[in-house]
Amino acid sequence: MLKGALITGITGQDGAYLAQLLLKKGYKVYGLMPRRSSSMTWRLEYLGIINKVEIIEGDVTDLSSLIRAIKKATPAEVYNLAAQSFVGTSWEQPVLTAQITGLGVLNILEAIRLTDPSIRFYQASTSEMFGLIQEQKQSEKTPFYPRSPYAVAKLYGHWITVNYRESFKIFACSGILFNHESPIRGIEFVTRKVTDAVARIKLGLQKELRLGNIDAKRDWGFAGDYVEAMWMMLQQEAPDDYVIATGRTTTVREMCDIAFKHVGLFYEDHVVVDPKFYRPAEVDVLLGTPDKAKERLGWEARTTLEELIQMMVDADMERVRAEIKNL
Ligand code: NDP
Ligand code: GDR
Repeated sequence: MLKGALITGITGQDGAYLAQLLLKKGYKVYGLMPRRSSSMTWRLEYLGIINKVEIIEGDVTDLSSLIRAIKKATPAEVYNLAAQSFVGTSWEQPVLTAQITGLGVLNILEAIRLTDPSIRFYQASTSEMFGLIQEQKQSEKTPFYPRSPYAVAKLYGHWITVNYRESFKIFACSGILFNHESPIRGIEFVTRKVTDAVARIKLGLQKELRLGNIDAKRDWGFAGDYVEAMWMMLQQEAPDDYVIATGRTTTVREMCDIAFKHVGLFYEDHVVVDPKFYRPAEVDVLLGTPDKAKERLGWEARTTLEELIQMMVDADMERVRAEIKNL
């Protein structure tokens, strides 16, 4: 019988890449999908795996649906990637963010505890938990200081994962992943907002790009590389928490420079800073130390920021060209 995996958030960026990876590894892949997501399968279609995964209706805020999903899939591994994951929205919908991104984790852990505590569990934690920086480079030992309702909810998810590992011996791992992007990144996140705008400006559909704090620094990697680390964590002898990052930090401004230059443009001619996109509290700089992941998992980021941004611009150029053709 094939090894089964259940992925919550399968319609998101990471869910789609992880499903693709697990299929390649011979898993039977189940994806939890809220009813309202039915129009959101474009990423699974983009990767050509829509017919290879089995979708189970359910929502991480609904414990009974999770129990039903686990009973149906009988997975060996559960990956919790579901979240209200956009930091900006978490100030507009803080309660919903807490329910999905925070309490949703508890619901899944409870579902595992009540059905089959031998299931291995991955929690999608985040570098946003470091927030207001306490140390220049952030490792598993750096103290947390969350700066948004999203990050506060994720911190709950992180600690409840640690707690269920310690309380009930559940094989539960928390991956503290720094920003990772791809051609199927949501359009609201800054890299994709930039690469989509670059394509539209280059092809004459748009003139300017309005951004918020372009001096913010992020440690950006490629989502395709990062989902491998998720899987690796669950294959170890013992559960643990790992920072997953590239070890290089870059400003939004420099990232724009890479993206515009790739099509022969200059960001200075098109980017307009608009305070509308400033956040009530900002995370100014993130820079991860992935040493433990390298040492214990043998994981390392393979894609450079230049390769990543160029890949995203190329994909958006192709998309916008197709849009123009269909006009
Ligand atoms: P996305 O926003 O692309 O995907 C989130 C997924 O969660 C979507 O499939 C979404 O469905 C689903 N979802 C939302 N609400 C619910 C719910 N109530 N029940 C079930 N599913 C739900 O995020 P990413 O793929 O980028 O990230 C994956 C995870 O990793 C998230 O938890 C994110 O917070 C975390 N993370 C991401 C990082 C990154 O840089 N990408 C870095 C660190 C952590 P729908 O589309 O229908 O809303
Ligand atoms: P982030 O990603 O908040 O780090 O969370 P995002 O791409 O939204 O922002 C990165 C930085 O860019 C600045 N910025 C802008 N951001 C957006 N979205 N739009 C703009 O116009 C803009 N201008 C400047 C932001 O202020 C910020 O400093 C992502 C999500 O995937 C989380 O779910 C995940 O946990 C973290 O990465 C790690």
